Amino acid sequence: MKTLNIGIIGYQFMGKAHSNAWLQAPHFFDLGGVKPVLKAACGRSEEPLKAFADNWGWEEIETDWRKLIAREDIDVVDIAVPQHLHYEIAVEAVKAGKHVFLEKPMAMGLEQARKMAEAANTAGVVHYLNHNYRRCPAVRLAKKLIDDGKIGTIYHWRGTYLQDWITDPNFPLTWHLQKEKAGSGPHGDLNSHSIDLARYLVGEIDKVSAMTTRFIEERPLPNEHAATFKGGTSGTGMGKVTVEDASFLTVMFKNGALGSFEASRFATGRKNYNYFEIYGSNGSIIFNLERMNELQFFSKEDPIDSQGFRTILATEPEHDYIANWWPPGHIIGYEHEFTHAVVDFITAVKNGTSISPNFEDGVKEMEILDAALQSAAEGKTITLQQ
Ligand code: SOE
Repeated sequence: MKTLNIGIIGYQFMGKAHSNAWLQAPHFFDLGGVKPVLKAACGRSEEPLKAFADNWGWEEIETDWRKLIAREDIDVVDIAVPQHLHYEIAVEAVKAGKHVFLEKPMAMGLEQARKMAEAANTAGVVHYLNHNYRRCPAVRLAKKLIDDGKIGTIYHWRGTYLQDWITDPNFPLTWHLQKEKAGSGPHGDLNSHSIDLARYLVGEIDKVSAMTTRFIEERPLPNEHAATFKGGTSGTGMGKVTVEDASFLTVMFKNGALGSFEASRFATGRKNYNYFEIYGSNGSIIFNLERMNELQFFSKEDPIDSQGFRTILATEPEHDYIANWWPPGHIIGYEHEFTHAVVDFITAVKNGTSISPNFEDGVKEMEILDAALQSAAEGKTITLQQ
């Protein structure tokens, strides 16, 4: 049994989701003789970090990410911290010869992303950008239907990623709402997922036009417990919101399809509504993460008197990853996608192959995200260079 020692940096929401995935993977999937070891967890505050490490079984803790990366006994660096820290940590990690499992969005902008990809390719390590939704079985079914020509030529992509966790003006000014920490608001946080799915399912994007807006200009300063989806004010005053609250894009794909993307944290009633529609010459597909085991499929190959959007429950052993979990209909959840990502990452490390999406995908994604913000600022359509 070959061990793969993991060092994780970050112990909040994504640290939890990733820890669970590293633990579950060997229980449910054959990893070809490789065993991931939760070697060390890294974070700034020792007390909550120690509690996190004890809860999830991380063997040791580090409070300096540079020390973690310098350790000879760490093979993989799992980066689960906010995106303003991604560039420095990822470049140092790949330079130290570590494989990197990086949370989205990749970086604070295109220039950082390009340097990260160059450093990772030079180092010859496995580099993965965790857009977990690509590893949802129903999304993999969508990819199969498209690749098998079941919906024909694609005319439209319509993606919406809607949440509502900051509609309350009293939700505090967490890092997600500060440009210097987040880079952007739901645009980078949520459109990044939709753009990755659109690139995976439809193809590359050629032109982008965007508008953004902000609904609430100032918020109460946070206390130490405030986090993603989790409020908590310090009572020490107000701070300015410096990112957008909503972002709408229209894009022209290189293959001629026309697309739209909507990202907002003010869509009251939508909790994690990562939703897309794909319309083709021979059929259509609709996916909704809030019903993530299902895929809506319309086919013109069906007899005309029984054509209609049918709901496919993607929980058969023939659907990607499902055979390793439960019998048909015993559905899976959000966290299973992270386990699928860990399984495929470990396979890539074991076989010396690449995994998608990786840092190269991240560069393309950051170019689109940056071009959209440029379009919104300048009020014009931007043609992408790549
Ligand atoms: C918050 O918007 C968030 O946690 C995102 O950062 C994740 O990428 C998304 O999958 C769920 O919502």
